[in-house]
Amino acid sequence: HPEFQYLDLMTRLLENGDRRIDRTGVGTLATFGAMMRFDLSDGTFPVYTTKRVYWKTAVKEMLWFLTGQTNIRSLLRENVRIWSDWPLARYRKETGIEITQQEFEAQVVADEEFAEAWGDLGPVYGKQWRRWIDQSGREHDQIATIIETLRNNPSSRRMIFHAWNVGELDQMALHPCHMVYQFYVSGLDSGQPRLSLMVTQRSSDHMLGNPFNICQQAALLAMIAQQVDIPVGELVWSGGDVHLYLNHVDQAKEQLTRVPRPFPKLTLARKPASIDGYRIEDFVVTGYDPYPPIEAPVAV
Ligand code: UFP
Repeated sequence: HPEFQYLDLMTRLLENGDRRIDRTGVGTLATFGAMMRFDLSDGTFPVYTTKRVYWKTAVKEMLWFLTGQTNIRSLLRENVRIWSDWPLARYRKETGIEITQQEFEAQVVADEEFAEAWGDLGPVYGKQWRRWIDQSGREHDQIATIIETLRNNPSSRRMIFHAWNVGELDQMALHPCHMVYQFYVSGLDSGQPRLSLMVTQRSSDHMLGNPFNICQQAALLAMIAQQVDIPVGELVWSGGDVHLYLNHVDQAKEQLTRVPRPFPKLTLARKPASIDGYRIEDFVVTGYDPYPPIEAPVAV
């Protein structure tokens, strides 16, 4: 079962992880350099089954990246709260005001000016993907370029989009983790093309981040494949600093007692006119039968 790639990596972290203090102060067990491959050609949607993964939230985040937006307001309107910690921490630090996460989020949703002042994450993923600004001030829509190249020159070795915009890193709430997306079309010669995606992720929280990242990256691959009329091939995931936070060790051990069940299948309910037309309702996932959720705290 392909989920063992994830679980075996978790075992590797528990047994041989390099123990270190990280930016958040929580501490991790880390390893450097890991690869996982998921064959998605039969419609498999790689949502791990050994705990419930909230794949809709992950896909909603991917749709939000694609809109090019960087404010948590539009995420909160979709009831996605995964990015609130960072603006909230900044708000508390800069104003000294005691506010709960719920109160902060409610104010971002209710008050546009407040959202503009405190809800923006800086030029994170969406900005770089859709509106990377070069030295001359020109905007680059990297997603549009990929789609155009897949249609016109699918054997290109340059089908990449990148979020690591060096000159803007210091303005981002969090540096990009899933950094490089590279596309590849196999089988052009035989007339049976398949579209694959490799994601290079410099930093991966194995308990909380990775389950999310894998299924949202598979969702992106499905959308782009549909847009360019090439069936899906493989998702290849390549991790740099792969780590387990020390306060996730018990949860990891619990998860490792569970035996994976079959992955669900994904179909797209319709074909929107462009990559900008997808909605969460378009993602139809069948056969997801996970073990119960495992709660774990996020390191901010
Ligand atoms: N992280 C992920 N996946 C993501 C994301 C963040 O695993 O999509 F946005 C984790 C990795 C790391 C932390 O634990 O967030 C980022 O911290 P740093 O920038 O110090 O690597």
